[in-house]
Amino acid sequence: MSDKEIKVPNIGEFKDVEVIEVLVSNGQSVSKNDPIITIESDKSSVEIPASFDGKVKSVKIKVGDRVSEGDLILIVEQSGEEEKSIEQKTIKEAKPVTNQNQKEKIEKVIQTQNLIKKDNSEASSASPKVRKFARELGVNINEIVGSERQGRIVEDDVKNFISSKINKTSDKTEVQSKKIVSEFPHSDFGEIEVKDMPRVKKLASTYLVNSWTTIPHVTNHDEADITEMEDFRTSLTDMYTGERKKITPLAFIVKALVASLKKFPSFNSSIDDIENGKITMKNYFHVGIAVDTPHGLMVPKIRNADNKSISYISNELKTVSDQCRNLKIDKKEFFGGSMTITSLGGIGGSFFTPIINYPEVAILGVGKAQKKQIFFNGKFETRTMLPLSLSYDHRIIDGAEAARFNNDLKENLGKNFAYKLAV
Ligand code: CAO
Repeated sequence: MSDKEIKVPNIGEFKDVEVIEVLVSNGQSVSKNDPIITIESDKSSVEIPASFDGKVKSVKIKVGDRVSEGDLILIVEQSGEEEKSIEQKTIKEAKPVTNQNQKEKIEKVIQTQNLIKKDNSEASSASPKVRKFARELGVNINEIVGSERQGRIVEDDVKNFISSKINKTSDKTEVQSKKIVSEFPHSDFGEIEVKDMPRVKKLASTYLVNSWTTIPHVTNHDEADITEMEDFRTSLTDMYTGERKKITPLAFIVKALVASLKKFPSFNSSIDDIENGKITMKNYFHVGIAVDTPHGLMVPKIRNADNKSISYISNELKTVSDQCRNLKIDKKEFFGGSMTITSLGGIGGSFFTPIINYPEVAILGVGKAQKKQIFFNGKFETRTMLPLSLSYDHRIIDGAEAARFNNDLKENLGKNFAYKLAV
């Protein structure tokens, strides 16, 4: 029996580096090449292997210590047998640890690991720090192939994994079909029933995910004072029957939106060729309307809304929403829009964060108008306020422009707008 020391070997860039993991403890048997500690520099981390077989007698460093070449890591107790075998091995194998050696070893490990990962027979091995790093970035550590000994995953492997995923984002189908598997199945918690997703929802999900993942969305919230507009709207009667005309606020909002789109053309555009910095400006005003149907959400267009009266738009709203609900609408009607309005005003709620209907660059969310006490003309008055939630593509529209757009829209819905002429 004799005691031997294991010290930090020469490992190139790793000088005065932090010990992030101690992988052995007193009394444990180690074999040559078993990892004993993990050290980390600014750029990467590496495991230090045992240089011979034996039983750990004493661990001389702890997590957080800083080490350099030659620092003592362990004292290992060796039996006569182990000593003999080491002497023989040392004669044959004694070589300085060079970068080339290290590289070869890593390459060998990568090859072995590729096999291990393919048959998926082992859980991934990584330090708590690396696991935390992967978790924070939303990466499933079990998908990563480690480059260290026995497939151990280090921070660089996580970074390389993410880069390879980012490089693949052009392959949309792969990203979208990526299945996130919950750690515990729902059935672990009670009775469940699996149903088919409605076809329209399935189709829409692809577009929604594409929009959500490719467009940097920002939403500005505001309120329009529609007191006068509502007085006017509810006073409208049919000239033949004398009955109240049933026109909802939405038809007025379509008209007001078109007036704002004329003033702010970037809201009526599409970014079709971002690589070459090209924007498509539209000279038409086709307003999309989100329609809630039993089959899922559909977005038909009110074409050339600039040339239509509010009454006409109101009738068309009824026609297209009925066509959607009865699945009697042409597919092409879901394409070629300027900007979309999604109104929850008939249902309830105030502000929300609508998802842009790609390839458009903005969407207007409308909440339920409410009577509120507003400081108006030097005193508090009861006014009818309409909640507006404008989501826009920040690549083309800035926050200030969006705030100005909302101001203009509020004007257009306010008492000075010539909606009376547009009915
Ligand atoms: N504030 C207060 N009341 C409102 C309102 C508003 N912003 N908007 C509509 N209303 C009132 C209408 O005046 C009508 O009242 P009356 O019955 O007294 O006449 C009632 O609410 C119902 O209106 P409506 O919803 O039937 O009609 P609309 O023109 O406002 O909307 C349509 C048409 C197709 C947009 C609507 O039927 C619909 O599908 N809405 C849901 C859209 C949706 O789901 N968006 C969310 C997309 S994000 O997932």
